[in-house]
Amino acid sequence: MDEADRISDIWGARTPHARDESWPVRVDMHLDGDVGEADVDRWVQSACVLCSNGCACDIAVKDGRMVGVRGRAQDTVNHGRLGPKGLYGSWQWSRSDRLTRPLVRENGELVKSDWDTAMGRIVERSRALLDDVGPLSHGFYTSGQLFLEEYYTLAVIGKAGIGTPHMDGNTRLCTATAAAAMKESFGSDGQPGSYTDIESCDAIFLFGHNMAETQTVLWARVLDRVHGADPPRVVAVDPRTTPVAEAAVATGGVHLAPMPGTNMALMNALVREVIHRGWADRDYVYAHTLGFDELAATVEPYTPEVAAKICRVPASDVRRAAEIFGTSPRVLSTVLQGFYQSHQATAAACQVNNLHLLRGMIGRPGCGILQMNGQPTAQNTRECGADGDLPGFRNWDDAEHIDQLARLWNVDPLTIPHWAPPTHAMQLWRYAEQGSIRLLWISATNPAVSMPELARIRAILAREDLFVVVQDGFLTETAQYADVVLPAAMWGEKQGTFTNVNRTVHLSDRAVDPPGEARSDLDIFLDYARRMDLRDRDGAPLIAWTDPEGAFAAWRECTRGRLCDYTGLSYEKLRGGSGIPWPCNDEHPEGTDRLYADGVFPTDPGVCESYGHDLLTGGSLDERTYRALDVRGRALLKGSPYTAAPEAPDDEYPFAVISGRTAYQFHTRTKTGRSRQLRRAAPEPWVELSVADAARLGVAEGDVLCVESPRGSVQAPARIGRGRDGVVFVPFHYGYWDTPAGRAPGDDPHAANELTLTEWDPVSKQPLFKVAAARVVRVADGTGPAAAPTTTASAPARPGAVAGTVGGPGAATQERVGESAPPPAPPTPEHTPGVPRHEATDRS
Ligand SMILES: Nc1nc2c(c(=O)[nH]1)N[C@H]1C(S)=C(S)[C@@H](COP(=O)(O)OP(=O)(O)OC[C@H]3O[C@@H](n4cnc5c(=O)[nH]c(N)nc54)[C@H](O)[C@@H]3O)O[C@H]1N2
Ligand SMILES: Nc1nc2c(c(=O)[nH]1)N[C@H]1C(S)=C(S)[C@@H](COP(=O)(O)OP(=O)(O)OC[C@H]3O[C@@H](n4cnc5c(=O)[nH]c(N)nc54)[C@H](O)[C@@H]3O)O[C@H]1N2
Ligand code: SF4
Ligand SMILES: [Mo]
Repeated sequence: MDEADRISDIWGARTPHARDESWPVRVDMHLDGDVGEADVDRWVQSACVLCSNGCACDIAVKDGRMVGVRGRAQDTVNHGRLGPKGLYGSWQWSRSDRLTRPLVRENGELVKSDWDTAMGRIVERSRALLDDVGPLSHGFYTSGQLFLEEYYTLAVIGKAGIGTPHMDGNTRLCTATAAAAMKESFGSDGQPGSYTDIESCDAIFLFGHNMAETQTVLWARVLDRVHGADPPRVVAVDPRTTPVAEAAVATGGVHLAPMPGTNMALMNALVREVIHRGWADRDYVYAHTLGFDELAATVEPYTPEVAAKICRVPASDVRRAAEIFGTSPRVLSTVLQGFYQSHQATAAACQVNNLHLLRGMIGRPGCGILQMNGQPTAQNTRECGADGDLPGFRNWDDAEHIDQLARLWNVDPLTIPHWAPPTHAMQLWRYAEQGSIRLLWISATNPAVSMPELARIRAILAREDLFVVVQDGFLTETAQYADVVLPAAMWGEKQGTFTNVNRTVHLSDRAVDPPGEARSDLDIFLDYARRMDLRDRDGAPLIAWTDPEGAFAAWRECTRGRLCDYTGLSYEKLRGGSGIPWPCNDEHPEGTDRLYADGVFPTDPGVCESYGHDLLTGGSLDERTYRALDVRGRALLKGSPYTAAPEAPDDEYPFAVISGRTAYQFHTRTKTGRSRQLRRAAPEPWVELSVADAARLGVAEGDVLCVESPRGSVQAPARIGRGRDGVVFVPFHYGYWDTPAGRAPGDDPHAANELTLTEWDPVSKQPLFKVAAARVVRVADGTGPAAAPTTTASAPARPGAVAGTVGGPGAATQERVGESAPPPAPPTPEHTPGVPRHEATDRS
């Protein structure tokens, strides 16, 4: 057993191995203070909810409190490992300043109340609005951080009970583009690839994805290949020098650092090179795809030189990256926010799908596509239809799909809103701004920090005519605007399931009691349904279940025969061993490691989740046009020309400003900000700029800078970092909950979203957090270096210029290499369950 400081050593000890060998087990454990492993009363099965990786863990319980975590050796996702957030951030918040009672607004102030009063106020307002205005007065803005059972219950309440199309998640800000890109290319959401592809790939491409900081355990898995025999080459597409970019250089791959907002030009050039150099698999393309000629014509103008000029990268690097993709036998790709939070998000993400389809690299070991998720349960928001989707990946525009849901829920099909696409979050907030949504129920998200253009969001939340319900474990920046605040039980305090990036479903059991009167989100939603007396067409209660397991059983029925088939899963089956990837049914009782082995995709009308869109304009295809394509289970190769971003640097605002994450904080820090080790590692915001830009502006490390966009400004110390010239980076984690008392929100701004703009991708409707222009002004001398982490992408350009980020004795973590191995991944079926079979398309 070794001890490690997992603040300074983010990825832990290496366990290198060769290609096609399984990833060794290493069990990581961190316990509070002087609690020893033998002192723990109980270990309770769960999985970490501080990112989409979904690392399985057991929660240590002592005297009725959470006191630490230990990775689960037997789980196929993490083989025992946990990262810094999982180790230190997953549980420490539970003892701090939680909401313990409902709050209601009295004479302008939030005051402590009780459940009857708080729910009574919501129900009274809800009924009055339904009577006076109708269902369109109700908006639900939820999360990627609740549990599957909670989303499904909320979806049924909203769609079959209230009948409003205005329901979406913060998943719109997060992985709407992942879903959209998979719908456009493959006909449905559903991750084609698997984590096991890391073990067998020859190259790994990370498109706008700083995996080293944002899925640290998955990156440890990559590092163990990189440090083993026959390592894969890494290609990083990111304007910053992230640890991923460093690995690209170290493995003989390429670091492409495009100017923010230019991904599409680069992708078109990569696709063009693969076609021009004869690296496309003509047979695969012919048999399993549609749209090759149009795609080839669309990318034709994008020579490496053209892309190089737009992206400001060397043309030789574009060629080299294309060559690695075109000549490696097995390529794994991952895509995340550097692509998804940009103006041609879906179009760019689809080009990654296209590269794989062109090379016939899908459904085989080592050839995965991971259109990543970010939040731990975002997959469930999408599949349960608590966002702008329908449950079970059903198509809102397919009358038979609506009928299926109406039969399942025993309601009139007309109750279920389907005359137009479900409302996306950006539009939902717009309706609240315009006054048509008058009740906004916000659960498990903190939009007063995480939405773009915060001054506008604050103004909407503060509207007199908007009744705001906030359901959270803490009194967040958003909660301070609420009319009613509902105290929620959180992870470890309630039971439920959730699904990670590679479709693996985990059960999380209740380890401890929630604080005070806090209730699970499921209980809150069920209580609302009961008090509203929501009924089906026979007068029976609309929601028949009363607990998580009952909700799970109902959900299982909803997925029968669909791609996300859960019918083979149960709480019992998920207990004791590893998480299990869907589809899981009678035919595939152990689940499915990867999809689409036979090259048949869920694109047929009647099966598909969407009839698709024009990637450039977002215009949607109707059923007739789609049927005329005669897709017959083939994937769609869709393209788009590159267009310039809606906001680009100019004389007045000469910098591109981007925002994102550090390894040590999660989002608006309600959990990680309450962890001693993590808070110390990244205590304050900073502004990262390049050496040349700093010199030009006369800025020294730690000087206070003001970054100003047309919408607002942020002040923070300077980190002279390793990014490219002309680009500044601001972490988006820091809101204002810990600003000095007496200050109004926005007075001392340091939230990155003071700067961002209200614009979104035309297909996925995901906002453009990575596209904005700003000027940078030095406002004061610093008092020392910025407190930005030195272990990650924010490392100073001059090594040694700043004291290193360390955790100290309180961060001691045990690592045990080589405990019992997890079960092998379930086999990849010849044919993907839930996708109709097709004879191989032969047009020769
Ligand atoms: N530590 C930590 N981990 C997390 C989270 C967290 O808050 N903290 N959140 C989780 C969630 S919800 C998500 S969505 C994921 C996000 O995970 P990531 O997408 O990896 O994280 P980001 O830092 O938002 O953005 C990734 C990279 O995009 C780059 N980028 C910016 N603009 C562009 C561009 O125009 N083109 C390209 N190619 N790249 C660009 C940035 O330089 C940045 O390094 O992380 C998950 N994991
Ligand atoms: N500028 C900029 N903005 C961004 C991004 C960016 O890269 N740049 N990234 C975007 C992305 S990808 C994301 S995912 C969002 C994240 O943005 P948010 O979702 O707003 O951020 P969180 O801090 O995770 O908020 C989740 C809230 O849910 C609460 N919570 C946790 N568990 C539970 C539970 O079980 N029940 C209830 N009721 N509450 C719970 C937490 O206390 C917290 O207040 O931010 C987006 N905003
Ligand atoms: S990689 Fe993600 S899921 Fe795993 S321990 Fe870290 S934060 Fe948790
Ligand atoms: Mo996210």
